[in-house]
Amino acid sequence: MKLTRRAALRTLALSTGAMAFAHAQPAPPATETDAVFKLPPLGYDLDALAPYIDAETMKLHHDKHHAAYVSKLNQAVAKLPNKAGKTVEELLGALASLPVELRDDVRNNGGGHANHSLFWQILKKNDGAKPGGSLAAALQSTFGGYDEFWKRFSASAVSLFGSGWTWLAWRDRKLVVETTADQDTPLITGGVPLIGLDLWEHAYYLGYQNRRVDYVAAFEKVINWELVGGRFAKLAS
Ligand code: MN3
Repeated sequence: MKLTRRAALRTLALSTGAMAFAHAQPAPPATETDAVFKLPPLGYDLDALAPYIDAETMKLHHDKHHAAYVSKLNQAVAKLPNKAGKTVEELLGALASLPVELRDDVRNNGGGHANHSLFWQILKKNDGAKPGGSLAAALQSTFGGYDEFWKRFSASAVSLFGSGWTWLAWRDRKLVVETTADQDTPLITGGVPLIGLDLWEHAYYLGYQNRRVDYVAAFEKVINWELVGGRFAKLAS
């Protein structure tokens, strides 16, 4: 019997007591040897964003919701005829090239994976810090300043009907505020998301119930502008 390297490593991990950490891993997809996408770690404690986003919301959101997108994306990608080496961003940027019967699965679950991976990265309590450097200058020239940008961003987020995301994105070498439905992302249409706010109820209902406006206000306190500004500087250079 041929044992794959992955299966061998997994057997080794299980036999050496690594199971204690199994709760942090996504459920194994149906076709494990084709599992090319992995649930990224949060990179900080579940309560790191409290009181703005509570630990229970973070745990469910990351360990259950995001993990499910990863698992379903792996199931879809396993059926692609030519799946080697594509990043999720590349898949989302070329949906029209995929077999039509797999397109929605990759769009929804690939979008879910890409969107949440970005979301975890841009979250950090910021103590009221605002963008600096070239991002501050671009917000000034595009929107008339940070406050005007934030008014537009939060109004878009509050008024989005149903489930989706509001974005600050880089498109055609301009900053834009956009919203998308479901798990769609600016990547699908050639934009690059800089910040994204998850407006599905699973992102805020435990902490804020129906008060989306309060959740949007809380999000402003947990945007890691240092990280976002660094990414912007590279994109815009
Ligand atoms: Mn979500």
